[in-house]
Amino acid sequence: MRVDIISIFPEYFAPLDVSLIGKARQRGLLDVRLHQLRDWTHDVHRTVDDTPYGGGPGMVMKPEPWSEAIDAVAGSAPEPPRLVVPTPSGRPFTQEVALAYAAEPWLLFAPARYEGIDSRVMAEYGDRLRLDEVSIGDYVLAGGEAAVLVMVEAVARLLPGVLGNAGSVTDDSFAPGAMAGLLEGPVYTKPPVWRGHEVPPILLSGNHGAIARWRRDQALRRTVANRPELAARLDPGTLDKRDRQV
Ligand code: 6GU
Repeated sequence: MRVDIISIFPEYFAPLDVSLIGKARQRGLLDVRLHQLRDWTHDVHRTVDDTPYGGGPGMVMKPEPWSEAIDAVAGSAPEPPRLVVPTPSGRPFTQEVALAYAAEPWLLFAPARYEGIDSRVMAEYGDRLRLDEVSIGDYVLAGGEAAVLVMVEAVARLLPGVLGNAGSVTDDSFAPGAMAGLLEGPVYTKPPVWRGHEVPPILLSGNHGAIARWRRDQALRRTVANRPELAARLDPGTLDKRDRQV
């Protein structure tokens, strides 16, 4: 997969050299290209922002550098990238969206600073580049860069060959499948007793049916405790009698 990121802080993306994503890049599974938005300005100050029409606080990112940058990066490619603009007013970025992005050959992220990008840029590219305005949660960041790091990591780990163990994707909280709609429960490793805390004995029993049942109970309890709104949305048809007792 190819990922282009246009930003006034390309250095913000240094973490993409590290760990899982760094390795995926070295192995050629992920091709990340960073671009400095100011390279598409033409004044000595390399200006990318201006005051908002209609007044109000803050600054708005000018349309011209963005359009020149997007045209230069997306070019006249026969299969253009999907354009992702992070904004707190976008639609929620969920695991479902991450899965959809992981199926794309090419993503172009356009993270903004200040109060956002002049809306005419989104009007210009909306249809041509399948624009998506997305938010990573109900809080406000100082800019879209951190949101891009979050999205690239969520997408990259879904690409074929990036994770060593394919099961770790299917067992995730929010993954479709047997545990769909449930948060992941607690996990344990050796030693069996640590500072007086025991690993739940059932996990040492070798009884795989009982372990699966216990894990599902734990997942249900955690979902009810931490995300009651998710628990309320569980399909009653998929709950068995023992689920209901939890
Ligand atoms: Cl995508 N951008 C910014 N600036 N703030 C956010 C966000 C995005 N998602 C949640 N808050």
